[in-house]
Amino acid sequence: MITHFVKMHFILNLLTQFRINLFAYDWRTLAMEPKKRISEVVENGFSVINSYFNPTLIKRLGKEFDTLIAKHSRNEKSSNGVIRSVKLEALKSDNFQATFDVMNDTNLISILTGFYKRIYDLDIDKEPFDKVDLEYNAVPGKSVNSDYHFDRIPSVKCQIYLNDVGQNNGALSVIPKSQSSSRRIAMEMLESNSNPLFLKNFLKKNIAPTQLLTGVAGTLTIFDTMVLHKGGEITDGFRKTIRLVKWPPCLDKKYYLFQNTSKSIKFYSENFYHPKSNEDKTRVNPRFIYQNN
Ligand SMILES: O=C(O)CCC(=O)C(=O)O
Ligand SMILES: [Fe+2]
Repeated sequence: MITHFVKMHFILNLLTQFRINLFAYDWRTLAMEPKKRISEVVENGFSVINSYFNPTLIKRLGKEFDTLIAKHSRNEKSSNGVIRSVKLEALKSDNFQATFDVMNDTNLISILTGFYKRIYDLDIDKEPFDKVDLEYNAVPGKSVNSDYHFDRIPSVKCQIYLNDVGQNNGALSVIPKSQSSSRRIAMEMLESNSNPLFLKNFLKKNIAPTQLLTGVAGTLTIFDTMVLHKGGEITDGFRKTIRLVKWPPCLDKKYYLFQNTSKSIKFYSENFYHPKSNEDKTRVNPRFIYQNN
């Protein structure tokens, strides 16, 4: 007993002497291993962090998610569920604190800045995410995303499952390391039409290997949207997903430059993720304009 006490005393003394405060240490950052995550996103196109968000936060996020979806489900219903995009200011003014906090998560933001720096030598501001997409999928027999594709407007997305998601309720799948081929091919297409909204971005014939990203509630997937990806089919149950989006500050040719590309991959075009495409296909948000330089 006495020896235990002496040992404890000795350790506490050491900690005070060297000013090591265990409570002040950011254990979440340690568990996140930002450098490793950046390397995974650069090399594989994605990184999965199981249970990054704790159950208490997921519960709060779930409540806000339900409110936001219910509030807007009437006008934004699509055949496979409900998608709602929300900007940061709206979350703040309406007091959606948990969703707001997640958009300001400093670990995630430092991974994004690290990614843009490492891959494009771009210094992006340490700002919160540009927007959050909330997606509720609950229609059996419907795919949450029909085929493998890259996004026409490239970004890095941080996707959080709010419920346990497996093969039967729409888990995301990816084709690891496909991001360099997609970039090369997109770059070639942009030579003939520089408007990214006309890119053929859906894969005609599936290529292997694919990887299914199942996960329990709170699991985070960070992905470069130039990696080929798709949501799965809902055969049973539902899926609640939050996707935080960070666009590159400016879209230029540099964004598509990559080595080691197979030219045999063919793409087709489909109307997914075109901002404003329903109103006017030729209209592009100036933020996304591809610069021909
Ligand atoms: O629904 C999914 O899991 C995929 C969504 C998607 O393609 C995207 O967010 O870019
Ligand atoms: Fe996508």
